[in-house]
Amino acid sequence: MIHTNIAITFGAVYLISSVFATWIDPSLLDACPGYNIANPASQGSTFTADLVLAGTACNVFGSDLKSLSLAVVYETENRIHVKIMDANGSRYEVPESVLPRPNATFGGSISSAAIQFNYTTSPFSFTIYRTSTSEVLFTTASHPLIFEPQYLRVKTVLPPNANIYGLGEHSDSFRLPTFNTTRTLWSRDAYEIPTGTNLYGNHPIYFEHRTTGTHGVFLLNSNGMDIKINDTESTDGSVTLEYNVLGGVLDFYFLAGSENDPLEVSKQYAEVVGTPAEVPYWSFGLHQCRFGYTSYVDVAEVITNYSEAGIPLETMWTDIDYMDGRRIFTVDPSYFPLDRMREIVDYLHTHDQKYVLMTDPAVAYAPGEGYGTYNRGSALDVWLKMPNGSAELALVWPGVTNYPDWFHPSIQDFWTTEFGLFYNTSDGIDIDGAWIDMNEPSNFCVLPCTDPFQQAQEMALPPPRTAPPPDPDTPIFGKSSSITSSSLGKREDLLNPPYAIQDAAGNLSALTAWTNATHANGLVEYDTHNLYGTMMSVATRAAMLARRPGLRTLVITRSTFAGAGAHVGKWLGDNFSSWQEYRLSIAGMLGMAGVYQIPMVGSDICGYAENTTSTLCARWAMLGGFYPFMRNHNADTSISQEFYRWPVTAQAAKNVLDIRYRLMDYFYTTFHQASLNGSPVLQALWYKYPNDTSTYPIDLQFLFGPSILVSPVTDENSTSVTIYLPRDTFYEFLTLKPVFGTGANVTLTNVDFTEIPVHIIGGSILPLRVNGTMTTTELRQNDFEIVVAPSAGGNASGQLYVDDGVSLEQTNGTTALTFDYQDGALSVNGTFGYNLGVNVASVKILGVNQSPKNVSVVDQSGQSIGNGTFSYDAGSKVVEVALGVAFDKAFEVHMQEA
Ligand code: MIG
Repeated sequence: MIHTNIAITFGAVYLISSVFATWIDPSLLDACPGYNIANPASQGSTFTADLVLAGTACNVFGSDLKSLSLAVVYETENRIHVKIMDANGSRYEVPESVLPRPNATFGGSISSAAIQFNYTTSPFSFTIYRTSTSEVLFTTASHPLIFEPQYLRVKTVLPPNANIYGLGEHSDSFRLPTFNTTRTLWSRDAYEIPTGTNLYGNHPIYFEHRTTGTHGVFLLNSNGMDIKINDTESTDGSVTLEYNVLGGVLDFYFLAGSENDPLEVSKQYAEVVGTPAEVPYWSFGLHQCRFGYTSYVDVAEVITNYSEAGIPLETMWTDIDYMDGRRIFTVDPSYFPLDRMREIVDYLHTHDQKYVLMTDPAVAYAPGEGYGTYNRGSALDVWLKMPNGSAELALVWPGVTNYPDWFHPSIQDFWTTEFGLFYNTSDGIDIDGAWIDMNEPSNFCVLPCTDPFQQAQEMALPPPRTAPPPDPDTPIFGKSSSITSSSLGKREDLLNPPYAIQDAAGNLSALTAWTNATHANGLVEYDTHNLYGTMMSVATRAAMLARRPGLRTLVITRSTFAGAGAHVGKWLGDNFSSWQEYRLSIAGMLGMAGVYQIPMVGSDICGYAENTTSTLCARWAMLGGFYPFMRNHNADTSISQEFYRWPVTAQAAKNVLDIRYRLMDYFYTTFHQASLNGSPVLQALWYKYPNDTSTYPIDLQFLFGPSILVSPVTDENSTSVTIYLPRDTFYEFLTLKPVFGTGANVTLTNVDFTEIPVHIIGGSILPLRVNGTMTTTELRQNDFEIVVAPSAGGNASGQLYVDDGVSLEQTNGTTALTFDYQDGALSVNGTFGYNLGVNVASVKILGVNQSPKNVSVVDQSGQSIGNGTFSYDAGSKVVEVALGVAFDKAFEVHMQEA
């Protein structure tokens, strides 16, 4: 039934599969009996009941469970937890160790909650509605609940053209289509990131936005699932959203969101899965990477070339190329010898730059070969096991491998030890961040995978080097210096459950770990597969923090599950160097940063697979300047694409890096805010203009932080772009001139290949650094200028948060300021606990129609400070007040308009 072919060419895995997922006649499912309520009981904010099968079992994909238990808890004013389980035994649930559950804190009466749970008794159905408007947000009324051992079905009905965002990871539009859409959640090494398929990570959360409010629905379940969205089942165009889940329990969190502020649902989701981990300040600098740097000389040259081109390079990366036979925690002694690698790291650190290396999960199966990592792991017996107790044998880059079992009680010790040895700060490679890949987990072994050793030979893994090694003394930086394949056990339900999700890899176990593989605590991959990448993420972060106690780190992973952002960041995987993927990167990023609470996100800039062009790379450098995680990365067989390769690309990169670096403290402040309360660091336009229906589908423009609108050119060879400007006041970032949006499309022309349209949204105050610099360390020694961009009503506000940028705990104090502007007066207030050590060079007030009569600047005691000189530019309508005072105290600027 499933045909899968795999071919490996120079490291690129091409998967061709035709998959026949289970098709079910909806009427067959709707004919199932559902359940009746028995023994309902309410106590305070909790409601419990038994659910008893209401008729003859339909047994579509197994036997219907006869009795279920229902528990409903109003956990906060804005959150209802609905859990449906087997009444007669425990079933798999996402372990608390992987996703700790939020506390229930609700003390009020149920009627005061923002959303309500309502139910019918026979058959049982439930509805979640918004208290203030009585609108139904979620209802199972028209479709019976189905609960079988390996098939759970819940189906709700939503309004026509429902605006649904989330249910990733996907590479589709940010607003999901409501026709014939299936979102499959099952981690997959998804080379090409094809649209309409399951990708690396899984986030069973959606936000639904209406003119009357935004709410969220989170199904906390890690089993494979298809979520089907369609609008053909009713005559009025209503949309159905149906969960088809392979196991676990029904564990729903309903989030009320808010009637008028979409940011609320984002914060409420963060209360469930955790707020994002703070990252070091330096991680917002530019990162350069590629697969296929052939030796340490190559790596050193790229670092040199960036500095010679005058393009700020903050962090250099190296892919699996550095490894010896592609074994993790080793270096190739001829191509990437340890002493030369250490020289590179020293050079980078001396120049205030950073270094990151890749670590894959799979460990080469190498008994008797003196491979320390394998030996230590085997001694601790930390490998994922087959049902017969032998370690699973997979096939990854180094050949036959074992997978670490992240549930093993010794796994953190193992991983921390390996990181401590290889990435030792004194005699190893002192990396500043970690990059983790292949953690779906990925497997090259093609089913039935009866002989991975044979397949390793056929695929030539590990691949041989194709170029001779460099001279080990090449000057850099301008100076010298007996198991066979395990028995597979009986093919049973864990391998081929009756309902087949639409996994684009084919069978559930295809190109990953076997679903019947077993963890040390008895859990099986069938249930926990989707958690593998997140668990590796948590272990990696802990290992990194153990190496350098007290210091923040950057960990970038490929596979994620709900909650991963509390620990790590994520890149969007193997895209193509194409305009289509350039465009789709925005939606992908909005999913991670705007919905899933994984804000440290970005796509491979200039594209990973295939060859980029100078202009695509130039445009992408500028779009990437507004990715939270800005990294140029490339596949091994693609042409080189560092930004200095073409003049137009180099200039584009310089231009955008200047803007990005000037905005860095503003963005760092936004990130800090997110770490406190989950407010998203990137927003779709509708988050800001929730009543403007024209904004709902837009995913080619986005907000970088709360105040910056980015509207890139989106077509090849084009120097124009049609953008949507809501009815509001904007200011062009570079000229500071006001632009008045009318709630209509506007075509911008003559947008040079080195320019990207960026607007400040009226009502904002931005603390900008006066200049971009070559490193973020240098940036922090630059003065600030404060830009006041008033709304049509003449008001504006903003914030600034500064700390040391690297410590987990801020013992040297923090500076947290608020800026407010109204009636021509700016006030700057807050705490100055962290010594900024720089001046406020000037204050700029935008959109002023005439030169003011007079401007005064005073400190808190009313003493005038600065020299009080100001200038007015009638062309741009900007008043610039020269200040040049230390940025260490509160002050006010008063402008007397003419
Ligand atoms: O099988 O490490 O997505 O970024 O360059 C491919 C080599 C393995 C996949 C990652 C990509 C990385 C590549 N890796």
